Amino acid sequence: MPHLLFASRIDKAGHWRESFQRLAPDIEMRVWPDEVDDLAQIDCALVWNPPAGLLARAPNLRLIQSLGAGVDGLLSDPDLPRHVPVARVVDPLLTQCMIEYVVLHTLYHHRLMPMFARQQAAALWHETIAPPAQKRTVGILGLGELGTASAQALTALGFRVAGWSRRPKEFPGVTSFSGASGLPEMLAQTDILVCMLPLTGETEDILDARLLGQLPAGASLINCGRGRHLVDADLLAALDSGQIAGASLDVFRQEPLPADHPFWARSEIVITPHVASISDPQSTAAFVVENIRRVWAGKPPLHQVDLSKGY
Ligand code: NDP
Ligand code: OXD
Repeated sequence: MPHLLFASRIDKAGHWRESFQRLAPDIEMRVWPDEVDDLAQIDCALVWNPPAGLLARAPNLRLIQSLGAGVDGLLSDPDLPRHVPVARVVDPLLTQCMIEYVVLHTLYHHRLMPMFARQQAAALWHETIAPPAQKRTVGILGLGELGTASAQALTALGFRVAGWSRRPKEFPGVTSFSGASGLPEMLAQTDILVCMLPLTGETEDILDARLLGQLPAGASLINCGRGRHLVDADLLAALDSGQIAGASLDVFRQEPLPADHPFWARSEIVITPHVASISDPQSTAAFVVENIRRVWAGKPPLHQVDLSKGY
C-alpha cells in the first residue's frame, strides 16, 4: 500500500483525498504536518513548494510528484534527494485553463484594452481601431506542453505566432526560434510576448531591460511563467518610456504580491494572483495515481523532470 505524503500550503488536501479515495483507495494519503508521525513510513510525495529539507527526511521515498507543472519550488531545495524520480503535472484541464488565460490576455492587449481602461477612468471617448489579428505577432517564450497548446489556439484565432524553445520545433502555423541566437530575431517581430518558460538558472531574469528593448516599441507582455523571470524595475521603466504599452502578470517574485508593490498602482498592468492554471484534484489525481502505479511496477513516472536541465 503506497503511503503518500501531501504537502502544500495552497492546495486543499480534502479535495485530493476525496479523489484518491475514489480512484485508488489503497493509497493512504497523509497531510503534512498534522498527519505525519514518522517520515520513514512515507514512500511517495505529492508536493507544492515543500519546506526545504522535508523530503530528505523521508528515507524510503520512491517518487516525488509535483502538484504543478513547474518544479522550481522543488528543485530549489538544496537537500532534495536527487536519486528519487521527480515528476511534474501534465494534464488536459491544466492545459485548457492556460490556453484560456493566454487567449484572454492576448486579446485584451491586442484590442488595446489597457488604453480603453484609462480612457474610461477619464470619461474619454476616443476611437482607436486595433489592427486585425493577422497583423499581430504573438511570440511565445517556451514551446512546451502549455506554450504549444496556447500557440495552436492563437493561430486558430488568426494571429501570427512565433515560439522560442531550446530545441527547434515544427508545428503548423508556428514559426520556431531556438537557442540564444534565435531569441533576438523572434523578439524583433513580436507585438505581444508571452512567457511560459520554466524557471531555471538560464531563464531567471530573462525579461529584463535588454530583452524588453528588443521588442518593437509599444509591445505588450504577458508573464504566466514565474515571477523571477521578470526584472520588476525594468518593466516599470519600459512602461514609463512607452517601450511596453501594457502587461498582464500572473506570477510574482514574492507571492502574495506585497500591498506596497508599485505594480498595483499601474493601470497598464493587469494583475492576477497566480491563477492562470491550477492543477485540479479531480482531473490530476488520475495522473498522479498512474505515476504511482508505474513506479511501483518498476517503470519511470510519466513526465519525469530532467534534473540536469531543471525542468
Ligand atoms: P514544458 O517543460 O513542457 O515546456 C518548457 C518549454 O520551455 C520547452 O519548450 C523548453 O524548450 C523551453 N525552455 C526551457 N528552458 C529554455 C531555455 N533556456 N531557452 C529556451 N527555451 C527553454 O513546461 P510547461 O509548458 O508544462 O510549463 C511551463 C511553465 O509554465 C512551468 O514551468 C511553470 O513555470 C509555468 N506554469 C505557470 C502556471 C500559472 O498558473 N501561472 C501554471 C502552470 C505552469 P524545449 O522544448 O526545447 O525543451
Ligand atoms: C504550476 C503552477 O506550475 O501552478 O503548475 O504555477
